[in-house]
Amino acid sequence: MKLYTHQAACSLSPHIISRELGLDVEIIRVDRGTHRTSDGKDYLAINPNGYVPALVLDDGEIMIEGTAIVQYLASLKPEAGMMPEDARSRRLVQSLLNFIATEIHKPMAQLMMPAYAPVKDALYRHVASRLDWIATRFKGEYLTGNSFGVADAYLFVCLNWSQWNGVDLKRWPILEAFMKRVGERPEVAAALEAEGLAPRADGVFFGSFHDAESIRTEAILRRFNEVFLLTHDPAALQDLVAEDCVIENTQPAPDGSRHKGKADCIAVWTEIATMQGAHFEPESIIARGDRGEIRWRLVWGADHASSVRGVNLMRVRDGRIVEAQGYVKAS
Ligand SMILES: N[C@@H](CCC(=O)N[C@@H](CS)C(=O)NCC(=O)O)C(=O)O
Repeated sequence: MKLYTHQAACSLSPHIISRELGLDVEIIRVDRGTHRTSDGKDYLAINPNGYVPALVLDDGEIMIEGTAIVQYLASLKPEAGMMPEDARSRRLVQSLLNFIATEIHKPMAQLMMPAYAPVKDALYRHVASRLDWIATRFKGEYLTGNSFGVADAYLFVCLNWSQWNGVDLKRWPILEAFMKRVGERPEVAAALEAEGLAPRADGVFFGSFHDAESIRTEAILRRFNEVFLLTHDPAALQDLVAEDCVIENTQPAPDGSRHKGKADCIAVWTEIATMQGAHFEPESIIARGDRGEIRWRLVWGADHASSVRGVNLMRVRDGRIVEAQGYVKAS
């Protein structure tokens, strides 16, 4: 069988299921722009709708629609329990699959599409209410108990888009814990790796950019972040900050203060790393090429209002930080 996929798209769900089941499924990449496939075909001849996933069976039959594909895959090895066998539990999983497809997958994807920008707020509210509901559905480690199944794989894939569409998964600790748990499953990790996706620093999300420069940049940013999150020891900054580093701080408005040169930058960061009565919580680190972003929350009290989210946009050269621009959510 051949499964047609895009990196990190909903096709990752049948990809995960085929690995969990140990099925002989060849993963074929589809170029989003040209619709050419990595086995040299015109994907529109396979699925004229243009979207993934499509599963081509050994006899040439073409299946589309992710929720149908995962149920078919699970039926090939019922003993693996990816789809429960008793009728009541099957109905529950079918209902969950449809819920994820229509109530989570679609609006989560629309949040990433410029065409939906004018209705973004309404989409956020919609997604949040659906995540509120799904967060109450866990019957153990997974949606239907303590065994991983097709609905879990699909939910995992859709929630992974939160890192790109601005949905703050921190609002649902149960969903974050679920992401980590699923991402640690060996076959899920293998599917992610096969799609070029690696765990982010938080272990909750999985992203691309596996090229050597991005990995190097991410490593520098992680070390930098540890100074603020864990060690609070500014000595580590000596190795991480370039002589010509420039900070553009989060405040004052409109542009933030500018600090030039290694000594000044380290002085600013030392003050932040060693401040009393407040601490940083990590959100994510994403690096691409020589640039990266560090998302964080600064917390100074017990209630949610005593915190603010922010992001640092960073640039790295020769293993050292040369640029840092801070932005925060402000009233
Ligand atoms: N109804 C389809 C929708 C699949 C879908 O939305 N696929 C997205 C990726 S998650 C896609 O390929 N989008 C590209 C396109 O529509 O051209 C299903 O549930 O399988």
